[in-house]
Amino acid sequence: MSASDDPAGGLPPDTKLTTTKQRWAEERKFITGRPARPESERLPPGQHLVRDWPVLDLGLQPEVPLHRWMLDADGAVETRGHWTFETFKALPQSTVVTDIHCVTTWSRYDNRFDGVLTTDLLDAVRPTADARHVILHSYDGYTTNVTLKDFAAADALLAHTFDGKPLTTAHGGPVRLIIPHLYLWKSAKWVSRIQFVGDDHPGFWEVRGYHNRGDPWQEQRYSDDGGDEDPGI
Ligand SMILES: Nc1nc2c(c(=O)[nH]1)N[C@H]1C(S)=C(S)[C@@H](COP(=O)(O)O)O[C@H]1N2
Ligand SMILES: [Mo]
Repeated sequence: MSASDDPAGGLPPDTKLTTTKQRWAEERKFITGRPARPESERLPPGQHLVRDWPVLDLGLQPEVPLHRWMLDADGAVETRGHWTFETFKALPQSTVVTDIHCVTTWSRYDNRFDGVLTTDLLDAVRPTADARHVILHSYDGYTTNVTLKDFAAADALLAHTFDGKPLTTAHGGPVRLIIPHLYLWKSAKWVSRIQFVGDDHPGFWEVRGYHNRGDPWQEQRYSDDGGDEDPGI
């Protein structure tokens, strides 16, 4: 399978938010140019704290009933993964409490997610030596790319529960990715397929002016923000 024949199908049409965010990338809006603050500081440069949890998407929130939900993991792996919600819940389960940072400048502290750690999923599929990048595909047609190293972060998980309750559709339920150390656009909502590849394939926002890696501490908002692009690879 290629990145293009995703079972989720095509993308929804552009919304005002999608167009605005594309323009922000062109204008380099929100860039402070400030160096990352000391380790002791919790809020990355240019971010502000919110208490509610904003919803950002492409203007379409796919309703995937639990009995029809499926997740695939394929590509450069020893064993392909295919899970129903029931078999996914039979994988090892973990809880992560973490801060999240959106490139539109809001951050939210102490979010509690339950789900499957990406390291436990990796144990199940065992990426081959060729696997360098991971492409996330979603039920709304969204894609995003991360390095295998970023995907495999110790606190990254495929979450089905937030604050003790099933993750809502608006926030990506039944299951979304959470990669706490990268801007939240890397955390695919409504994830349908996890594809392991050798060569990188920039996703929806990455081809629309957003940084390929998206480290909030290096303020990697837009394509040309530099910093450490591909750590450890
Ligand atoms: N499938 C999918 N995942 C997605 C998106 C999307 O449009 N579709 N938007 C991304 C962006 S830009 C952000 S900021 C976060 C928002 O997550 P939230 O709505 O739960 O805050 O989801 C990310 N994951
Ligand atoms: Mo975003």
